[in-house]
Amino acid sequence: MARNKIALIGAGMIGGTLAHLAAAKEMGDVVLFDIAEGMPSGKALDLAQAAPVEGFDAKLKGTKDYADIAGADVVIVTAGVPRKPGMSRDDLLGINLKVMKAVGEGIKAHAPNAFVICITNPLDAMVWALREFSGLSHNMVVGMAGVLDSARFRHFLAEEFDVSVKDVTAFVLGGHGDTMVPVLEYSTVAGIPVPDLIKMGWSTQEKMDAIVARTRSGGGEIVQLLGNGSAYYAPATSAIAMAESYLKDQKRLFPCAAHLTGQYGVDDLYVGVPIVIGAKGVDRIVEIELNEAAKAGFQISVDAVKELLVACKALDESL
Ligand code: TXD
Repeated sequence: MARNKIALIGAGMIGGTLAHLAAAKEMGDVVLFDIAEGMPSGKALDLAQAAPVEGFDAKLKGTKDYADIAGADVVIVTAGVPRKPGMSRDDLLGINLKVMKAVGEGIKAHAPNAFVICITNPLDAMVWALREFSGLSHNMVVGMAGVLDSARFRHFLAEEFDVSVKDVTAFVLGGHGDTMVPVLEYSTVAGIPVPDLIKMGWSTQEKMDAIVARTRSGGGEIVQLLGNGSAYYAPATSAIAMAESYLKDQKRLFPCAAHLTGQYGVDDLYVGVPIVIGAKGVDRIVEIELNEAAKAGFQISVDAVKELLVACKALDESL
């Protein structure tokens, strides 16, 4: 059986990390696509030279030609520009919307059967626009944000509780940004919900509130520290977990930006909700019971995404 083919549209900081992870995990052959001259081929060659040491078999190719993504099983999109200190994710909308148009047309022409994971910010609007431009079915186009945001949340919780990250699960819903909604009731250490852990004296509500706030601004904290660019190790690792669930039909349950058709009272919008990812792409949307506070937070998130889409439609009359 031929190897899977993973196309990375955007071979920058996240794209290069995606390529390294996908190749080292032998998920398939990897195509790095970028408009930058030479860089994708340089990264492909450099990674290929890591293979004998690490011991993985994967073909890697850099390209500027969309024809080279033909037949990709998975396409992961990071093309665009990242934030600089002081910028919000929404500030990227004008530039990155144009990029999504070019990428969507490339996917439509050369990889219409791929499972597409969008990472480019502002994520909730870019994944919606990418789906519109590509014309793929909604269950085959998702956005990566919730896995990253919940990973950040899980890291902070594991640090606070002094337990293995392996036993910490966390739930974040809603948009990727300050409006995200971490759900404490569904976050656990080995199945013990966080509110119970607080009652058991493992932490305090104040410390949990501070961790929620730090999770919400987790991206900005790294942008500030790096000085140029944004996070890329955890974003890439998160998207790879989603791609693996698709390629191996693992049916994992992840918080992702997915197309809603009435779930959570939302119609024809991409927003972060729990979904199951399997060989069909979005195998199903998981509707969890939200308490009043989570419902209110989720609605704020939905409204913020809707505003971004209004801005997108104003910028591109084809949307
Ligand atoms: O959780 C999330 N979804 C976010 C997403 C987490 C972190 C970063 N987030 C966003 O991902 C970030 O705000 C950016 O919008 C993307 C990519 O971030 P990255 O750090 O990888 O940016 P780079 O290193 O600048 O890489 C972007 C590449 C770069 O090599 C450009 O030459 C290329 O995109 N690019 C293009 N490729 C193809 N086609 C077009 N038109 C194009 N324009 C730029």
